[in-house]
Order: sequence, then structure tokens, then C-alpha cells
Amino acid sequence: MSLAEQVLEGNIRAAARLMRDIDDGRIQAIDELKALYPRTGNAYIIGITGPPGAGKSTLVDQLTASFRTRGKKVGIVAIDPTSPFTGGAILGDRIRMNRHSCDEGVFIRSLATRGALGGLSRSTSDVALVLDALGMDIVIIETVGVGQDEVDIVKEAHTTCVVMVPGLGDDIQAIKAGILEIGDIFVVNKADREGADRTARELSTMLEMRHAAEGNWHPKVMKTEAQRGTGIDELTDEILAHRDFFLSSKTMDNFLRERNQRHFMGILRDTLLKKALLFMAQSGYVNRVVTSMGEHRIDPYSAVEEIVSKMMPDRVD
Ligand SMILES: Nc1nc2c(ncn2[C@@H]2O[C@H](COP(=O)(O)OP(=O)(O)OP(=O)(O)O)[C@@H](O)[C@H]2O)c(=O)[nH]1
Ligand SMILES: [Mg+2]
Repeated sequence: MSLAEQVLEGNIRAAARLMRDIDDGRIQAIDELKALYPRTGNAYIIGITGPPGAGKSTLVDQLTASFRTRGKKVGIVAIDPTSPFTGGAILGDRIRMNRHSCDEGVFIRSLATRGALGGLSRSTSDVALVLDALGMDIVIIETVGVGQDEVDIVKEAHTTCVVMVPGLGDDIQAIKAGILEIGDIFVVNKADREGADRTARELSTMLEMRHAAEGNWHPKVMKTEAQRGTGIDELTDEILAHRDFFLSSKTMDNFLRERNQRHFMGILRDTLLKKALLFMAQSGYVNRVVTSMGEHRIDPYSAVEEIVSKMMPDRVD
């Protein structure tokens, strides 16, 4: 049986192997993904983003427990862009989500492959695809926000929760433009700390100033204590409320079209670049271009035009 067939039967070890193959950039993985694709599109994807240490992993762990009691299978993609600095973050996630490790209805995957061709958002969507095919009802993507990579990743999610903590007032001001756009639900975690109410109020005020159009979703601000499990059920309910809204609105069609276009374009870009790199490797073209550019004998625009016309001689401009 192929890996894809095993994954579709719910084989967790096969899924883990396929994800490793994807990570390693193995060409066979693409064939497996092709075979899986027609059977995906069933998982509901939730993005959890926010500043480092906001309690995202603790919250994901709690949400997972909450979805499990509601009979849902949960796949988790934990992205660790900070590994060069914190080193132990992935290990920390493993510990924080440890109680689910014996649960067949939960699959946790950490990703730290920044810099891979196609980038983290590509690996994330491929891994989410495998989790979907594996039969996970919910896929939670945890990522530190908010840089462009994270925004791209969060675009994969049907529902995005932005996690903040009390006393981030100035930071909120600084990043509000970005975060207000991407959040469907705002969470003030560590509500046991001083200033939680104020942070929640400030966020609500900023959200109200946005004049969301009639018929659009109005993001709420929720308070949680992830460590103690307070406010988790309410958050789960709100996520499900957003899902119901999302599934019944036009947003859904637009979302899918945009996401599919992004996937297609991303793969097209990666594939063309990979082909060009292979093509040029044989002739040492890049080296020659770089040298010639240093001597100002050639400009990069003409160099690219030349290589493209060599690769695609029949191209019509
Ligand atoms: N006081 C308090 N601490 C919390 C709460 N939730 C989480 N923490 C603590 O905050 C710390 C960071 O939690 P994580 O869940 O690892 O945070 P994170 O956002 O996933 O961190 P990164 O992935 O490294 O960005 C841990 O020590 C948690 O125990 C909370 O509700 N209250
Ligand atoms: Mg984390």
C-alpha cells in the first residue's frame, strides 16, 4: 500500500513518515500529496498567533482537550521560527502538549524549516493537507506573530485567533494595523495578571473603530487563563460560532479561491525557480552573471531575460 493510502486509512505512522519526506524535500512526497489531494478539504483550520510567550501552546493544548471532549480529532502544527534563539521551544511545546501524546485522536507536528524552498507557509499547508487526509476534524496552526511569513501562514486558517497578554498596550499600538486585520477572535490570555480588563477594553475599542461593514464578522475579545483552563470552553464556542458564520457566508468561496490561487502560484513559482536553478547549474551561469555584474558588463535584467529565453525558446512575449 502506498503511503497516501495508509494515511487515508488513518495510519498515524504513515502520516509521520510522509511529513518527514515532505520536510526532506523528497520528490516521492509530491506523488503522495497528489494522491491525497482529492480526499482533503474536510478539516477546519484554526490559526493561533501572537507574541512570543503569550501562552499560545498552553492555549492550543487546552483547546485540543476541549475539542476532544466534543468528539473532534485534532491535528496540531506548531511552528517554531525562534529556534535559533530559544532552542528549546519545540521541546517546551512537547511538554506542554504532552498529555495528548497517547491519544490517537491528536497528532502534533513541529515545523522549523525556515529557509526551505517555498518557505514555511508551503510546508505548513502541505502538513495541514496530510493532517486533513488523516481524518483530523480540526487542524490548529500555532505561529509566533506577526511578520510577513506568519501572516502568510495565518491565511491558511479558516478562523484566526490572535493571542495577546495584559500590559502590552504600547505593543498593541505598534502592531495593531497588522493584527486587527488578521484576527477573527482576539484572546487576552494570562487574564490572571493585572491589566487584563484594560487590555481587553483597549482592543475592543480599536476593533470598534474599524467600522466593519454590514454583514461582516465582528471579532470579539475573549479573556482566558490557559494555564488553569479558564475561559477555554467559551473560546471554543466562539471559534465554532465563527466557523458557522464562515461556512454560511460568501467569505468562504472567496477564501477558498484566494487560497487555492496562492497555493497554485506558490508551487508554480517554486517549480520554475527550481527548474531554472537546475538549468543554470550545468553552465555555471549564475557565477558568470555575478562576475559580469561586478564589472558592470551585464545588468541583471538582461541576464534574466537571456536565461528565460534559453529555457523557453518558444515563449511568446
Ligand atoms: N500567569 C499565566 N501564565 C500562563 C498562562 N498561560 C500560559 N502561561 C505561561 O506562559 C509561559 C509561556 O507559555 P507558552 O504556552 O509556551 O507560550 P507560547 O506563546 O506558546 O510561547 P512561544 O511558542 O515560545 O512563543 C509558560 O510558562 C506558561 O505556563 C496564563 O493564563 N497565566
Ligand atoms: Mg509555543
